[in-house]
Amino acid sequence: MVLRCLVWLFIIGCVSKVLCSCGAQSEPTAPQGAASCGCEKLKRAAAAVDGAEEQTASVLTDTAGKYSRVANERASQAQGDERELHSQMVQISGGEFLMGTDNPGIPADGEGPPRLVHVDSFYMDIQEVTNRQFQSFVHATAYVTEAEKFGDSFVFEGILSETVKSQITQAVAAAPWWLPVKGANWRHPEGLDSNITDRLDHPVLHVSWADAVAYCSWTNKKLPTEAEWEYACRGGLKDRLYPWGNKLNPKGQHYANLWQGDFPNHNTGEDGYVKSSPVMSFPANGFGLYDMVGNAWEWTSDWWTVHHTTEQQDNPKGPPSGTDKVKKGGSYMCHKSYCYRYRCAARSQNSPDSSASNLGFRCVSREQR
Ligand SMILES: *[C@@H]1O[C@H](CO)[C@@H](O)[C@H](O)[C@H]1NC(C)=O
Ligand SMILES: [Ca+2]
Ligand SMILES: [Ca+2]
Repeated sequence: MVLRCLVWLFIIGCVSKVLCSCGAQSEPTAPQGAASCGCEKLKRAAAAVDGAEEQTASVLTDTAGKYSRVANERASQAQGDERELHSQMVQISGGEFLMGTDNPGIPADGEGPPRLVHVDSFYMDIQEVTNRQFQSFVHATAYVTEAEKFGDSFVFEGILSETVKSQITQAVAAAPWWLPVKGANWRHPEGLDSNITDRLDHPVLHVSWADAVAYCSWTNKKLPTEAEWEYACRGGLKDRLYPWGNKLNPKGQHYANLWQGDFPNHNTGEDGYVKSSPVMSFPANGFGLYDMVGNAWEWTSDWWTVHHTTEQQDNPKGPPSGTDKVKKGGSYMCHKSYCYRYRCAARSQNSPDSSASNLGFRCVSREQR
């Protein structure tokens, strides 16, 4: 199984190398073997097993149902302060926009072609779901995340303690800075010797796709489609790279928690953070949404494909099935040389059961919650 996994990862590594060299702004100092993107796709070994997808999908449906039932039962006895823990939402007025781009930073990710998409009005959390919010969900439902069940999760090497690093023997071949860390989960973002006591207002991390769906269901919300997410990211601007425009740092200001310095060796933390930041630490976009790019990657409800119709679409939901889910927005690990994915049109993928130290989510709903 381990062998199979490594072979699989090696293949991914080769593909990534091609993908990322497309996105990379030629970086002559790129260290050997570091060509794949730091904030890219991760898979648990199990996800490579044939047929695992359908099984996962049915389990996920059950999970969502169960937790929304719990939510409904609790709704009648909901306490005011429990409600206050839920994110504030803003209404995103529906409309038409050009999804994707004709000038893809990473063409192999399926950023193009641009296509006319209409989305109906919806409400979106103004922030990534925080540790505090996820904790209230776990307190109320006794929910156990997939990383807790598996017993490990992927953590970026650069933020691990020496003690934890010394206990690890395995790494992701294509991206050696990703280490599967025993005991890493949302409560222990860098393994057992870490905690979230001082990070309750940071995005919850190490949540799988099913974990994210379960949380959203509990709040009577759901994950955004990729189209909803991208429409929201653009904040009403047309044909811009970022939620705020085309300049990464207008007037020298940082607008998102990203990586400054050399990836993966040195993060200068010029934007104030080398890891996650408290949500809403950077300016909101035109729709009042924070951290749409940077800080934590965000799960969407869509299955991954790189093939898109050029025909006009109405509330597209992505392919009916797949092996990976789409994530959007990039994270605090993204740097132009390795992971130029902190753009609204950028996208990446993870197997739904994977979790990592830079991946979170936010929820949407049809009605005000
Ligand atoms: C949480 O971690 C901090 C150090 O980051 C430590 O001082 C503190 O004792 C830890 N708290 C718990 C409850 O483990
Ligand atoms: Ca940063
Ligand atoms: Ca984000």
